[in-house]
Parts: sequence; structure tokens; C-alpha cells
Amino acid sequence: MLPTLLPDHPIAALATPPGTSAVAIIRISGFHLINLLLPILRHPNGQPLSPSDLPPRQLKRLDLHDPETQQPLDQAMVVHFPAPRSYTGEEIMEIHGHGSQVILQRTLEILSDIGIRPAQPGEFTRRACLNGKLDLTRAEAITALIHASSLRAAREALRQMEGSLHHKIETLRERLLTVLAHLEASLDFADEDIDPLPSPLILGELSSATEELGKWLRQAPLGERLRDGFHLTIIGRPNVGKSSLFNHLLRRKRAIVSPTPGTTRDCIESRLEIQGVPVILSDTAGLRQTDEPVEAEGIALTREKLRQADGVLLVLDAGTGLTPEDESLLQEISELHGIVVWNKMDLYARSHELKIASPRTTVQISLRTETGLDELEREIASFLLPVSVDGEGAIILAARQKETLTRALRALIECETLIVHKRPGEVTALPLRAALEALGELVGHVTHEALLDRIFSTFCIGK
Ligand SMILES: Nc1nc2c(ncn2[C@@H]2O[C@H](COP(=O)(O)OP(=O)(O)OP(=O)(O)O)[C@@H](O)[C@H]2O)c(=O)[nH]1
Ligand SMILES: [Mg+2]
Repeated sequence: MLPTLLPDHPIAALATPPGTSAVAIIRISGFHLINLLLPILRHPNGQPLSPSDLPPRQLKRLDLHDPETQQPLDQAMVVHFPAPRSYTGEEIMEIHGHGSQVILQRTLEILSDIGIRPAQPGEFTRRACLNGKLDLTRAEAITALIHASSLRAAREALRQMEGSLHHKIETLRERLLTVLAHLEASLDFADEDIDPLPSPLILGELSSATEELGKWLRQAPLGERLRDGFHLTIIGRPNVGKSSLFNHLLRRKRAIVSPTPGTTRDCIESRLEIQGVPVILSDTAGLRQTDEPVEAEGIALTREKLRQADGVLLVLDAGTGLTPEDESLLQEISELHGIVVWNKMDLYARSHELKIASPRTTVQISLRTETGLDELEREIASFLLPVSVDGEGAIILAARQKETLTRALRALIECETLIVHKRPGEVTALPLRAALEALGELVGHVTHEALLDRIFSTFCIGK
């Protein structure tokens, strides 16, 4: 290994996004940082610095000094976090300078010259984990928070950062460790007359553990939607106002609206947030019988979109009331989650009833007079993300976490089966140990280098 890649070698990286900005922060982690940095820091009056000039956790206005040109490079604010009260558990120095690319580049070069190498992606957080400042579930929640595409996803990630997932896993591990202790006691004392925990009790513990793990995994798709967005598709007959609704939800004119039926031919997709819920919204070609090949292709695309949808908004025309085509559309989407939207309420003459046979949430709106639109957005948000689920906290799992939980679940089920078949303790304990190991991996008890590499490679440099 190269000496510069030693794990405790001081590292530096830009902690703010690359590019031009008012302020940019360079973060440095390691030991003896003050002494290392003294030669490149000056008081604003040009005087050299002494270590006592940098009291802990206080921003200090200093100049960055270029040792090569012997000239000031930037005016900066510098802060020192002594070990272990810092993000990484090592000493940290932050240089808050101006966000000029040339200055930042030169600063990183100077740091490298004085022995502070550029950090690898996620290396700060990796050090934090190795120094016991963070467990892996919290570290992974930090990536989820940084990449969160909506407020809801950010809130979940924050909950996980505060340790909700870690706590769940540790509680489960404790219970399974007790079961393992009993299984192993039955091995150690097999010759003596000690009664181990009776198998119905062990099986009870195991089945409640598998139930718990199963629940987390079932919640995972919801967590993924929170992170990546729910697919919501607007459908309906031609001319009912689908594109008008699409534009309204998007707050901009993205799709063409016209009185000619069959205006939208293609599927148009856009990302947005509806009351904090991330949505990938599609406007589609109006569904009807047609001989026109382009329109027919658009309609085929709509049906394809419907297959991927997490929910639909079926738009109906309140001016005309329910038509036979609407009824067959309702049949077609009977299996799908969604809301029925009566649009054009301004044209509703009360000559017919606005009723549908199936028990679905219906909302009455008019895009022309802008009525009922807030209620529609509230309904959309609550049907995509029911309040009960939000309260309990959907779990956002990284792919690795899902994979590891599935491995733990399989091992537990195997253990249950072996116990039911009255296999000896040394056989039944094996899968239980594997399950515990998998759960341990999730919180970071097992820290294989390769595993850490895989996790932290997805981080930003500087985190
Ligand atoms: N009176 C009234 N007209 C509306 C309302 N919403 C939309 N329209 C009009 O209805 C016509 C069709 O609107 P679009 O949004 O293009 O309808 P669409 O469902 O996307 O139609 P296709 O793309 O042809 O399937 C336009 O002239 C809109 O201005 C409404 O609430 N009231
Ligand atoms: Mg349209």
C-alpha cells in the first residue's frame, strides 16, 4: 500500500458542489492539522499564526497563503474541530473560502504539497464509522438524505439518520442472540440434564422475527417510491381535460391543450412534488376506438404506461356525464389504485347525476374556473401515501440493505424449518448464526474491507 493511502493519513476534499459559488468549503480530516496548516495560514494583517489563535469550533477570519508565490491566495473563514468531537472523530479543519474554481484547485494542490491527500468518495463518513461516530445504517441514511428528491424522502432519511433503523435492527439482534444462546446451551449441556428453552418458545421468537423482517421488506417498495417518485398516470377519453390537468399540477404549460379531441398523441412525463410527495406524472393520449395509426400507437403507449402505474387519475367530463366509453375505462382500471376526477364542473347543468358504480374516491374540479384543485392535490397525496404509513415511517432501504435483510430472512426461515423437523442444535444454530451475521453487517458489526468499499463508493467526495 502506498504510504499516502494509509487510513489515518490526513485527507482533504471540497465539501460543497464543484463550480462557481459565493462560498466553498474545503474539509480536512486527520491529526496534528494545526501544525500542518500553520505555514499556509496568516492573520489578515499578514502576521503568522500560532496554534492558540484557532480556538475550537470558532470561525476565524484568516488569509490563505500560497507558499510558492509568497502571496495571499484567498480571504477565508477557518474553523477547527479537535478530536474526537468532530464528524469523523479525528481532527477536522474547514476552510470556507470563495467559490472560485482556480482558487479551490490551487488550495487543494497546496494541501497536497504539505501532505494532505485528496479524499476518496465517502472517506470522511467511512472514517466516522470506523471511529464509532456512526453506524452503517446512519451512514447510508446520509446518502439517502443528500440524494432525497422530495421532502418526504428527506424526512424519512433524517429519521433513519437519527437511528430508527439501527434501533430496530439492534432490538431484533438482541432477541435472536438470546435464542442462539439457548440453542447453543442445548449443545454444551446435551449430556447433562439441563432443559433448554422448549422449541415452541424458540419457534415463537423466530416467527415473530421473520414477521418483523418481512414487514420491513414489504415496506421497502414504498421507501423506494419515496426516494424515486410514484408513477401517476392521467387517463380518460379525448378532450376531457387531461393535458389541462397535467399542466395545472406541473404549474407550467408543458402539454398542448386544444379543443380538438385527440390532441395528445404521445406520452408526456414530468417529475414534480404534490404536497411533498414525489411523483412522476404522465399525460397520455385520450383512449378511444380509432383507425388513425399515430393515435392508435399513442393509445397503445397509454396502456403500457398503465401497467407501470402506481396510481391513475381517471378524468371524466362533468358536462357530458358518464359515457359508455367511460364505463369500460372504469372496468379496465378496476384493479388499479386511483382517483376519479370530474372535470369541467363549470359546464355541469345538473341534467344527469355524477355517479360511478365502483367505490372510488371522486373529486369534482373545474380547470377553467380553478375550483376543487387544492382538494384534488390533497386526495392525490393521501392516496399515494396513506397517513398511517407515514406515521409509522416507511423504511428507505439501499439495494445492499434489502439484499442483506432478505438473506437474514431466508436464514431464519431455514432455521425454523430445521427446528420443526427436530434437527439437532448444532445444525439449527448454523442458519441462525448466518442471520445474525447478516443483521450485524447492516449495522456495521462486520466491517469487511470489500463491503465498506462498496458502500462508500456511492458517496460524494467530501462526505
Ligand atoms: N369548460 C371547461 N373547459 C375545459 C376545462 N378543462 C379543460 N377544458 C378545455 O377542454 C379542451 C380539451 O382540453 P385538453 O386538456 O387538451 O384535453 P385532453 O384530455 O388532454 O384531450 P386529448 O389530448 O385530445 O385527449 C380544451 O379546450 C380545454 O381548454 C374545464 O374545466 N372547463
Ligand atoms: Mg391532451
